[in-house]
Amino acid sequence: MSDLMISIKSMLDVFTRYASRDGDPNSLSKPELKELLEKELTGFLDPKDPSQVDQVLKGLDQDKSGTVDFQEYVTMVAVLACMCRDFKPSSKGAAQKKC
Ligand SMILES: [Ca+2]
Repeated sequence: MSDLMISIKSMLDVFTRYASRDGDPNSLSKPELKELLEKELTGFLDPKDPSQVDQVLKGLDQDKSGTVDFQEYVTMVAVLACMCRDFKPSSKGAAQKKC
């Protein structure tokens, strides 16, 4: 399997693992989203600011369902990938072009 296919499978597996913990297995509830952020994106949340999960959920929840569906999750992953790319120095030491 190619590196990209492994990455896509991993992205799918992570969503399924956390979305299947309670209720609808096709979306992340707030507690599921919180757990995913805490365990898969260590350091992303500030433990001193419990409102961050609400802010992330509000930002991702495009259809105002109160949960994060797969499309909304993919948007988060894509944004994070762009952020990682932006912070990666180029061979000349300057930040790479933003997406
Ligand atoms: Ca939603």
